[in-house]
Amino acid sequence: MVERGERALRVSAPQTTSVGIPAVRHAMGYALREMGPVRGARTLLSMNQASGFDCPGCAWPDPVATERSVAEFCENGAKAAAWEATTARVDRDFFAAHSIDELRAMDDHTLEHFGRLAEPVHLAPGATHYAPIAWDDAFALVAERLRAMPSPDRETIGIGKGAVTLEDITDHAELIVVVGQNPGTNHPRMLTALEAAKRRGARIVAINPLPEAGLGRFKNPQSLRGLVGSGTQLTDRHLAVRVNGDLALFAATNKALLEREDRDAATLDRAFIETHTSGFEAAAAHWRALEWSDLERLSGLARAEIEAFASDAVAAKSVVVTWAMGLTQHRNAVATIREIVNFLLLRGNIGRPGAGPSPIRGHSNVQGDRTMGIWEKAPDAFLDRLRDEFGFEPPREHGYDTVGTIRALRDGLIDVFVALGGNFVAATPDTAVTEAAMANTALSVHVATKLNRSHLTTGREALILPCLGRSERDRTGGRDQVVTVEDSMAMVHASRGRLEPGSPDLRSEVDIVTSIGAALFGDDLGWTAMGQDYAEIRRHIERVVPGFESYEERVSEPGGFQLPRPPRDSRTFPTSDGTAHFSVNEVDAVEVPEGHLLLQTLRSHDQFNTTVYGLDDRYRGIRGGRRVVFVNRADLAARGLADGDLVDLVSVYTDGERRASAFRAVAYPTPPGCAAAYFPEANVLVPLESTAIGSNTPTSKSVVIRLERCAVAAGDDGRRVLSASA
Ligand SMILES: Nc1nc2c(c(=O)[nH]1)N[C@H]1C(S)=C(S)[C@@H](COP(=O)(O)OP(=O)(O)OC[C@H]3O[C@@H](n4cnc5c(=O)[nH]c(N)nc54)[C@H](O)[C@@H]3O)O[C@H]1N2
Ligand SMILES: Nc1nc2c(c(=O)[nH]1)N[C@H]1C(S)=C(S)[C@@H](COP(=O)(O)OP(=O)(O)OC[C@H]3O[C@@H](n4cnc5c(=O)[nH]c(N)nc54)[C@H](O)[C@@H]3O)O[C@H]1N2
Ligand SMILES: [Mo]
Repeated sequence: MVERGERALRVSAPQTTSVGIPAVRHAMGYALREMGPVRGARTLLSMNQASGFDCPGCAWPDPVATERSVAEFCENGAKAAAWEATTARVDRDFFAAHSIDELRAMDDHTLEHFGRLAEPVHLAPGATHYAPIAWDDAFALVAERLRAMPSPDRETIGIGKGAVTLEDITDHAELIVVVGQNPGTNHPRMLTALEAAKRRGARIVAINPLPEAGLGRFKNPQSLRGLVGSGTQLTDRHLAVRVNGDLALFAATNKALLEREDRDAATLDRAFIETHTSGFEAAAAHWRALEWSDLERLSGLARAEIEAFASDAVAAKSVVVTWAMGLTQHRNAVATIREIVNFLLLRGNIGRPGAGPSPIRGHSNVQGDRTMGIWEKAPDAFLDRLRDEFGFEPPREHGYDTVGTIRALRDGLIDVFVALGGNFVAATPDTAVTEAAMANTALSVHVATKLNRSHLTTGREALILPCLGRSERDRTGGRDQVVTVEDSMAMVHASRGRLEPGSPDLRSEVDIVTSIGAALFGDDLGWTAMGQDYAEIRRHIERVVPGFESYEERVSEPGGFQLPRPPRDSRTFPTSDGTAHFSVNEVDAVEVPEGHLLLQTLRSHDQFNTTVYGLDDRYRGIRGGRRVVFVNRADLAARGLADGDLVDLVSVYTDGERRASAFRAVAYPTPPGCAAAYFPEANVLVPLESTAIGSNTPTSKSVVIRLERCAVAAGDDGRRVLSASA
């Protein structure tokens, strides 16, 4: 794979300040290059406004309409919008000029840079090039292949909800704990909320193996203070936890709280525990039995640091804990999150203002999925209502999650693979296994905006169906259509694109899905009417999904409406007995054999998931390249390696070894025994079989690796080896 545009890689010290003037300049420069001045300005100014479209980037909630700034977007949201609004096009001439093999040799950065997919194309069995196909022929082809399947159950992917509102963070919480999350890069608008919290005196604790710049000093680009001043120091305490050490850390904190209760009976919220919870005694016995020395070893933190954090918790009347992928992509992720819930329950930090758990889910596209029953394990009550509304019996068998899909592809159990966006083969673990598995399917279909690797790693036959992006005006059925989105805090609101579509031949995702439905089943269920007027779909939703009564009226309110969330609003819990349950979680962490490291894979500042905008990671001091591995200086020295040496990353798992070659070692402040590299480059190292217990999420943040001095001479395997300069 040729890494085009990979200039000599340069490394400098990581930054401690985020989002000042340079960030705004970066965003504007980027938008101008991709879109030109008029399209650029129009795009950025309608983003996240009540009358505009929702940012295609992260799902951070919008402030109430009256408190939005003229430019309610972050540097990275601007990049995401510009990436969609680019003026470059991928059309029939492009595909005639480039074979699949030729395109596959290019990296993802180059592929997406070719521009917007402009018309539907088809890869016939045995063909070397994609060729144009009419929309109706494409729908007919998908319907025919789906109909030919031996059982309708051969298919699909799925991904729960926070109990916190934006005001809980900005106005109420006295302590905000940010765990396993890098908001400076991935949720930049969260920094504004953290700054507001800080200015009224809240404390912020960051739990992260890396000292992320976004959690240091924040210069709000939209305030005078931020423009001319030295910014606001956000984090009061940074706990440099060992990768995968969070379960041990929270268990230790709970133990510390319990020990303080023995000395001072006002430490825990006994009234709350008695009235609203069950299982306290068993959990308390478990914490008492834990040994401090084990907890220190597993968390990588000294008892004094953990006690200091416990003091922060005791000093605060209300605590919010937010987390993202740094917690979920581990084998013991479910246990870790339960232990955080225990931590909140001990002091009654659930079900009142300024308190609660706040999982920050990523993609702006995934929030509403579960609400709408898009889940591989859709509950029976939901399926019953669907049956009553539409008059058909929905399949009750569970579908596949991501990892299950790859295994089924590998085993030849999937005939038709349909992806509504995304870059499946690049985003998923075990790249080599996944790519090979894809060839086992008869037809792969991608509904997408830009060309990516998954479109070139096809089934025996393939379709690319190009769709409108969220920034674009949707005139399906001859009227202005509105879609709705749900953010990380369960607010539902309307989103309207404003830009002229990238090509006249694009269709909306709703149109594409309903057209396939009509081609497959005929029009009994009213597919066509739903496709031509999205309000029709919302009328069905009013009757099927609880919480969506009067959907159409409420969503037209500026700012939208809040879905009901039982624990926050009433302190009744959606469990069998209505109480919140303490849980007992065996404390463990991934065992790393002697000489090995625990690798986490993460995002740079210049990417959105598999979309690589550029090769810099400014905040971490990386420029011009992505094949870097961050390692503690002492770990490098122990291996006879120097900062800047080229190394191979070799992952070791029960089923064998996997290798990613030619990474530049960067000495970095991460705890001993830990390492970090960028996804998707590091995905070849993540074993398909290694997933979280209870959620089956790939363990992309705990990969056991060793470092080997790189044996590849410059230019081998086509990759230009990076040269180091300080
Ligand atoms: N610009 C931009 N914005 C995005 C995205 C993007 O790619 N680019 N992606 C979107 C999506 S889909 C998502 S899911 C989110 C992802 O948002 P994040 O979860 O913030 O993304 P990651 O880069 O994976 O960062 C994980 C963070 O967890 C830390 N971490 C890793 N392992 C551990 C651990 O064991 N314990 C603890 N305590 N911390 C750990 C890492 O050091 C890092 O700071 O961002 C969304 N927003
Ligand atoms: N090692 C490792 N692996 C990871 C992660 C990690 O932290 N480490 N993170 C995981 C996470 S949290 C996530 S969310 C996944 C992300 O995985 P994916 O969602 O599969 O990847 P994306 O890069 O977001 O998908 C980009 C593609 O979506 C298409 N697209 C963009 N906009 C639209 C649109 O409006 N409509 C349609 N139909 N298509 C569109 C474009 O064609 C673009 O090429 O990766 C996961 N994989
Ligand atoms: Mo995500």
